[in-house]
Amino acid sequence: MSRNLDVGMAQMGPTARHATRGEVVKRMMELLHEAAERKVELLVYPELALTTFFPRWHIEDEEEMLSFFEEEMPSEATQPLFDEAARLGIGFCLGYAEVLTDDEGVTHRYNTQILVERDGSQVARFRKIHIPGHADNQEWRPFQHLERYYFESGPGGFGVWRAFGGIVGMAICNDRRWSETYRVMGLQGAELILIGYNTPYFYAADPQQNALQNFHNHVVMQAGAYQNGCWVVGVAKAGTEEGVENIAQSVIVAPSGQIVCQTITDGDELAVARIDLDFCRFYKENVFNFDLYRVPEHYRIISETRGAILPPEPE
Ligand code: CDV
Repeated sequence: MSRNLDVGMAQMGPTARHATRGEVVKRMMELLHEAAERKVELLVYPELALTTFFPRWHIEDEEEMLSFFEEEMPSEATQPLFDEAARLGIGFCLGYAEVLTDDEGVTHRYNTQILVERDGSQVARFRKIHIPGHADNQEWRPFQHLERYYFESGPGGFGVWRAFGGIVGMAICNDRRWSETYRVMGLQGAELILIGYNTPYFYAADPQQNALQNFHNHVVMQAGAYQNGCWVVGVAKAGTEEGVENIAQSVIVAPSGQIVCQTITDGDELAVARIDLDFCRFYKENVFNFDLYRVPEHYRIISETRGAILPPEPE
């Protein structure tokens, strides 16, 4: 039996700081139309797809800061994309900066990804959990990574949803580096995990990692896919954006851990693969049969100390 799904990666090249939403949505529409020609059913755009990666600047002016956020989705600027995707019967996943005010009048800012079905219905909204970088302006850096200044961690945890004929989960950029991300969704039966990312080559905290950025990008997603018997789709906002060089190499990873599709440029690029959601069973029912082989009673975790249980020091 097969449950085939034609998945497209809508990798995006750089977006300038002052690019309008209209300009960005136009590029996204071009990728959407190309996807329609190639019979794509699910199109995955990157993290913070609608703007430049603004956490590289310390913006104190509230009006300017909020100009990078969306109060509603679809917004006026993105409505044409939602309408056109529904008309073409293409579902999609899209990352953006979200601002909202809750029932108590408290404002929250999240790094968010939305999943939309082929008929235009909104399936889910995921808010990034692992917020990297720092909260204070650190002038010694050539550029900032101020996600912890702009965003709070999503309160909803990692969920999965029935969509596109399977069980679909989402994660955003830094989430992909953490094994828990995949396992929490794997335990809920995830068959397909959709991830957008913005990752500079230059890692100021430890530049010896720069040369390993593409390796680390792939190793985490390949391990996550294999160890949980699911497909993983990772899509970049790539190229040199406002002077910062970002990795590309967007990939679709099979439950075997193998890369079955990869982009070849660092610009706007569509790459497509047919994936079979039933292929997950070869891993979920065999080497990673969780019910049969996992031994949770032996997984001793002290979450309060976030540490391992160490044996006593020798006398
Ligand atoms: N946008 C991100 O979350 N970026 C991070 C940082 C650490 C570069 C990443 O994990 O790729």
